[in-house]
Amino acid sequence: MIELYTWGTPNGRKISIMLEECGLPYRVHKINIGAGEQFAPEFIALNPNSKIPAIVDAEGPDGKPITLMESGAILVYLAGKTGKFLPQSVRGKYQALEWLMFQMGGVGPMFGQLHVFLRRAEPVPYALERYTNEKNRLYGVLDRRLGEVRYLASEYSIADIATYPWVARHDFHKTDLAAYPNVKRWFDAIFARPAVARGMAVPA
Ligand SMILES: N[C@@H](CCC(=O)N[C@@H](CS)C(=O)NCC(=O)O)C(=O)O
Repeated sequence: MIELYTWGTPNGRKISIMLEECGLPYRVHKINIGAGEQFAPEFIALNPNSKIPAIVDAEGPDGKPITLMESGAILVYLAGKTGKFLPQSVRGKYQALEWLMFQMGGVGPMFGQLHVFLRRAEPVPYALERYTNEKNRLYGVLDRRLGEVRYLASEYSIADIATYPWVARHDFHKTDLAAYPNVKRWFDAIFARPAVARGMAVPA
């Protein structure tokens, strides 16, 4: 049984989608980040960075428990554990890792900052302009890539699983997917996966 510490945000949902896709049994522990539960000492013992998601796998490497933070590292771990959603070919594997890092270093942090500034009652025009431009630029990169390949690493992988929950917030960050037809085609294909629907509904 894997213990998943999460909340209803894109970084948390990457992991519930992956667990559902892999068919791994897991138990959900809600960490209410709005109420500051990520700063509780019991949670800091799991993630010294005070952010969701984190997991504890009682059956980790060598049959011993492992605790992990950082959604990208957790996805790589679960792919290694199950042999799923990380291409077997060397080229495919590095393409998946490349687009996973693009999500971790670009899409996640930039969309995340835009969400912060969109939520503010008092607008900060410079920040809104900066992160909107960066969000649009990143959508352009995704759209060009997905015009060449069906999924970010050619086959459905942890790179798509990491990116999907952020694109699923497209209404909130004021993006019409019709402007990015390749992203829209990719988004609709992933939306239709039953495991993705289940993972996006976590935590209940
Ligand atoms: N790089 C981290 C980012 C995690 C992250 O930013 N989590 C947010 C929710 S999506 C969080 O816990 N925020 C609480 C806080 O910043 O206090 C990851 O991918 O796991």
